[in-house]
Amino acid sequence: MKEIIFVGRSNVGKSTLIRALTGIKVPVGKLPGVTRKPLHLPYQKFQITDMPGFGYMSKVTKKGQEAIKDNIVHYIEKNVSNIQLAVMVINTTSFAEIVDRWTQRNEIPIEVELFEFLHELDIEVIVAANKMDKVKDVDETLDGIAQRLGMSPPWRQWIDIIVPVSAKKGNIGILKELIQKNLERNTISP
Ligand SMILES: Nc1nc2c(ncn2[C@@H]2O[C@H](COP(=O)(O)OP(=O)(O)O)[C@@H](O)[C@H]2O)c(=O)[nH]1
Ligand SMILES: [Mg+2]
Repeated sequence: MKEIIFVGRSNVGKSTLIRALTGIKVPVGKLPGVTRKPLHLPYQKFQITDMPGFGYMSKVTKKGQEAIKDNIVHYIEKNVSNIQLAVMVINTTSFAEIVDRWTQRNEIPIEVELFEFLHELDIEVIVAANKMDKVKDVDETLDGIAQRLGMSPPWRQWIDIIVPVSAKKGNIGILKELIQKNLERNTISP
C-alpha cells in the first residue's frame, strides 16, 4: 500500500493534523515526542505514516535526538519506492528562528536537510505551515519560510508546496485538496 509520510519537528502538530485529516484519534501529546515509532494509519486506498518527531525534546539527550533523525532517514531510504508524498509539518511561529539559530552555528537545520533529502529522492513534499492561528503577519512570515527552504519569495508563487493550516482549529481545507490531487495524479487506474 502506497504511503504518505508526515514528518516534522516534535510538537509542531503532526498528530493533530493527521487527526484532523483522517478523523482517527491518534495520540496528541502535551508531552513532546509522543510518537516514537512510525505509526501507520489507513487513509483511503493509502496509508498515512506519522513519523517520530525530531529535534529538541525535554528528557531526550542530543544522542537520542540524532538517533531519531537517523531512524527517520533510514525509514525513508528503505521505503522510498513506496512513499507517494511527504507532508512536512512546521510550526510557522518558530520556524524562522530555529532555522536561523542553526545557520548561525554553521549547521544545516534538520528541516532544511530533510526537505532537500526528500527532493533528492524524488519524493514530492508539501510543507504544511501549521499553527497559523498564532501568526500575525501571514505574508511576511510565509515569505520568510519560503526563502529559508530555498524558494524565492513571494510565497504565493509556491502555493502547491507551502500550505498554511491550523490543525487545531480544523482549518486544513486546501491541504486536503492538494493531497487528493497528488494521490489522483499518481494513481494508475486499472
Ligand atoms: N495553536 C495551535 N496549536 C496547535 C495546532 N496544532 C497542534 N497544536 C498543539 O501543538 C501541540 C503538539 O501537537 P501534536 O499534534 O502532538 O504535535 P506532534 O508532536 O508534531 O505530533 C498540542 O498541544 C496541540 O494542541 C494549531 O494549529 N494551532
Ligand atoms: Mg505526534
